[in-house]
Amino acid sequence: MTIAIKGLSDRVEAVAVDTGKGDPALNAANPLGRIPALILENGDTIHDSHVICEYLDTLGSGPILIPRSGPERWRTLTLGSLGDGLIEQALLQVYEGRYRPENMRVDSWVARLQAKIDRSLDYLAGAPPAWHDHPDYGHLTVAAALGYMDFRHAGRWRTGHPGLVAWLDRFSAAVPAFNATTPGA
Ligand SMILES: N[C@@H](CCC(=O)N[C@@H](CS)C(=O)NCC(=O)O)C(=O)O
Repeated sequence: MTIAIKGLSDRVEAVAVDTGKGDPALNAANPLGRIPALILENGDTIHDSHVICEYLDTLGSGPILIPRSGPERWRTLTLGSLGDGLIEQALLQVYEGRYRPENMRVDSWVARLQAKIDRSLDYLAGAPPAWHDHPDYGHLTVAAALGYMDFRHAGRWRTGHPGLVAWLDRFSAAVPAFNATTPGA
């Protein structure tokens, strides 16, 4: 979404990798073996979506996504942290099913992750984060988390959170790149 909003689509090449099997080129770029990783023309690599978004926000033509200073900067980054954390808990639940043999799974661990997800969803639903002229990095990250849970958790977050569903509809109308970057779109 950030690449599209900043008008950088023709300057970034997407490379498919399989993180499940492990990918030597990805591991060389990011020893954590995680996507996204952005390889620059000078060979430097930037990884973690937050860091990549900060970098891209210094380039291109679109609106500023991470305010450079002041209370708005910290509000944006903290909302982004909540979105990141939400994705992380949801991802750990997916990996519990994907990588841990069934007889070694621990229900209390999955429930602990779910409690964090539920608390975060209730918090966001209680005061869906508004934007002024355009959504910023914090809104993008929360939308990415909800989109991830549509993709990997069969959209279960939607039950009981109609205000957040409406918020995501408003977001996707304001940011066409949301639907354009939905997996399988
Ligand atoms: N906080 C990181 C999380 C990155 C992350 O967990 N990526 C997942 C895919 S969505 C991954 O590459 N997982 C592979 C693995 O952990 O082996 C970010 O936002 O960039």
